[in-house]
Parts: sequence; structure tokens; C-alpha cells
Amino acid sequence: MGLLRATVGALRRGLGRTRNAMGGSLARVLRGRRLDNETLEMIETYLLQADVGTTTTRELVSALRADAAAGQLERGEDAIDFLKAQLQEKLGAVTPLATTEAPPLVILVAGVNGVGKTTSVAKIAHALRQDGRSVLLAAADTFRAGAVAQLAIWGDRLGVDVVRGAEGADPAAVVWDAVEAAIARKVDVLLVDTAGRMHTEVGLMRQLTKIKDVLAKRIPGAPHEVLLVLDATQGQNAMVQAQRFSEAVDISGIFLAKLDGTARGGIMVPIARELGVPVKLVGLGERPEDVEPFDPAAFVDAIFADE
Ligand SMILES: Nc1nc2c(ncn2[C@@H]2O[C@H](COP(=O)(O)OP(=O)(O)OP(=O)(O)O)[C@@H](O)[C@H]2O)c(=O)[nH]1
Ligand SMILES: [Mg+2]
Repeated sequence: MGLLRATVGALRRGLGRTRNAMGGSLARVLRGRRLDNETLEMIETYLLQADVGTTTTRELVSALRADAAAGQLERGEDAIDFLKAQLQEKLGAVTPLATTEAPPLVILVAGVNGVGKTTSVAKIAHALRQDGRSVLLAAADTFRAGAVAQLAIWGDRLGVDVVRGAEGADPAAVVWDAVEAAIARKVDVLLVDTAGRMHTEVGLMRQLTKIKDVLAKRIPGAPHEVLLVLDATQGQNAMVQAQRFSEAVDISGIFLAKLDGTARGGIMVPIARELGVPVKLVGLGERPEDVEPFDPAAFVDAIFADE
């Protein structure tokens, strides 16, 4: 589906902190320098500080060192071009959201407490509406007090209906009702917001599996997309969460929220490389329009953009 077009301007703004800490600073520091040992060590420090991760950093720096020794790279500027090309290659291609020939398309959104699930649901709903799709929201977080109301407020603001149950109700039952409503109203997309859970809480993780089963029972092939929301400011802990969640449900994509709130946007690299799950969307602020599809080329450009 053709929603959510990347705009480099928004990415640049949203990635300001990472750009300052990594790309922009690196470019400034490297300009006019020779690619000697000291320079290589500096590059290594920048990459590690931006959360690019030890594996990738080591690979990048040894490749740079080899090329420098062979005389293929000499100047700091060459290193920037090299890093841009390599990072882009490691991040892979754009991976769009799933589609279905038989609506409703069902998107299940999961993640630990406070990572940005509900806000991300609102952002996706907003983008879909902008794209002319009809959307229904399911408030399946019946666990936290106030969670249903929070989604209902988003629904009002965006002009999107919300199917809700009482606080403490069985989330699987709410999801069942929401699916029935989505089918009856012939909506294009059903978005399911779920309760925040720690990846260590067995009961809640099981509940997520139950929600998934309910969806699959009523609509073959659903949920078509299981988006795990990760908080970019949580660094390596986000990686652990992703691994645990993928043991409970098959995650089809990552929504990386709060990229605007961190100087460590390099976390994108280990997420994309080591999890085997594509980053599909990124959150760049608290407003409904602060969402972009993850476009590796635009991302790398934004990070290394000149001021
Ligand atoms: N800066 C920034 N803040 C965000 C982003 N996404 C969400 N937030 C903020 O993060 C906080 C938590 O967001 P929620 O959407 O309520 O998170 P949640 O995962 O639904 O939380 P629980 O339902 O309690 O588990 C809110 O203050 C949001 O405004 C983002 O991309 N950037
Ligand atoms: Mg929530």
C-alpha cells in the first residue's frame, strides 16, 4: 500500500541528535585529515557511541583499515563515503507494510511498557487515513488503567472509531468484537493496540499469543502484520526485547519509536542486521504525523547530512 512516503526533511529534523553526535561531527572531524590509526580509532569511538554495535563497528573499521593500508582510501572524506555506502548496504532495502487482497488488513501492535505503542497506532491510523483508507482501532489494552481512554482520545482527534471493552475485560474478547465490527463495516485496516508487557511476564506474553490466535481464527492469514514497537533510546535492551517477543509471536516488522529523542540512532544497524526482522517504520516525535517509512538510503543521508 502506498502510504507513508519518506521525506528527507522530516528524517533530518527527527534525527538531529544522532546527526550531531555521529554523522555531522564525524564529517567535520574527518575533513582534511589523513586516514591514519588515530583517525580510525576516532571513527570507531563515534560508531560505538551511536549504538551501531560492536560487531558492525569492528567490521567497518577493519575494512577501512585494510583499504587505507592498500592505498585505496587516503583522506577522511573518503571514509565518510565508504561508511555511507557500507551502512546503507548493511541496512538493506525498504520493506513496506504487509497487504492483503481481502480486507480488513489486520495490524497487531505489541511491545513493552511505555515504548510508544499507542502513539504509534495513532500515527499509522493517521497515515492510513491520509492515504484514503478506512481504519478501525481495537483497544485491547484493558490492563492499564486509562489505556482505553488514551486510545479513545486519539480516535476522536483522528476521526477514527475505537472498539473497546471495559477495563479488566479479556483483551481477546475485545479483539473478537473488533474483528466482527471491522468485517461488518468493511473497513480497510484494523489496528490492534495491546497492553505493555515486560518480555519476562509469561502470563501477558501468553495473552498476546491468544489475541493472535483469535485474529487468525476469524480471518485466515490475520494478523497480516505484527509490529513490535521498540524505543530507540533503550539501546541494546531493545534488542533483548525483540528476541523475547519473537519467541512468543512471529514479528513481521519493527516500529522504531523515539528516534528523535536519542543521539544513538545507530541502533538501527544491529536491529536490522541481527534480528532478521525488518524495520518498517520509524517514529520521530509525538505528533500523529511524526512517522516515516524506514528508508535506509534516506536514513544514511540524513545522518551524514551537512548542517
Ligand atoms: N519523542 C517521541 N516521543 C514518543 C514517540 N512515540 C511515543 N512517544 C511518547 O512516549 C510516551 C509513551 O507513549 P505511549 O504511546 O503511551 O506508549 P505505550 O507503549 O502505548 O505505553 P503503555 O501502553 O503504557 O505500555 C508518550 O509520552 C509519547 O508521546 C516518538 O516517536 N518520539
Ligand atoms: Mg499504550
